[in-house]
Amino acid sequence: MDITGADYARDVPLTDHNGQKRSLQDFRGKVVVVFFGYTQCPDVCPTSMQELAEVKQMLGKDGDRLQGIFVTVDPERDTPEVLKAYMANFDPSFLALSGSPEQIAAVAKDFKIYFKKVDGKTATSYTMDHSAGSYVYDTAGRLRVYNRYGSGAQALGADVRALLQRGKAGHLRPPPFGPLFGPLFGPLFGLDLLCVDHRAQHARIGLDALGQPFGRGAGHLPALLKQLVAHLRAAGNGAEQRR
Ligand SMILES: [Cu+2]
Repeated sequence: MDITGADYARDVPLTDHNGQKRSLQDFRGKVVVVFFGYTQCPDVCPTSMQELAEVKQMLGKDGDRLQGIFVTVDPERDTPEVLKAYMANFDPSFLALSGSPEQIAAVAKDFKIYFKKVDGKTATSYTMDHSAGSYVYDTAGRLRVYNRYGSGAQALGADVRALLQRGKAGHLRPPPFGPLFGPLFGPLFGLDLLCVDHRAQHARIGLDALGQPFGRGAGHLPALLKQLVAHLRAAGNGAEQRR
């Protein structure tokens, strides 16, 4: 959905799997899709990266103007070698970014990405809960689209194509709730948390990692916000239900 003008998810000051420090500035002239995950993720991450690879193929020769970026939330196990091999599974041009746990936490916070380690049977068999949407930037490096997990390659591909054609706003998927609430609450409702709360079997919507509602103006409209969250919960948010 179109989130043009959102004032978060500003940059990814991390290091790629080749050891190069990265910034969104590096990819001017390309449409950039940023996704957070971890290589041992059983389904959501591979599905998302596969979709992104499909989008690149769909674009034909314009595919060279799409930069896929994977930010690991599991730097402990996702070494540069592991990340490089993982990207090669999907598209060797995609870049995986990592950093210190503190750096990754800071970037995730700016992206309103939630992640949390979930202990497994052994010290190394843990899983990571994490938000599963992706962010799309236009060729000038501006944040334009939030792509909800499960939207499919066609929908994402259409937005990427629109952005490559200089991204007239009307051509992007509109946020829910129309022109009045859309710009205010679009980002809020886009940021459903997936891959999250496996045990609780629900995805929280429009709440940040600390459980606070977010979205511009949200603090001034708590009642309306609550109502809208309830509405979305009742309507189902397309979130993956696990186990
Ligand atoms: Cu995942």
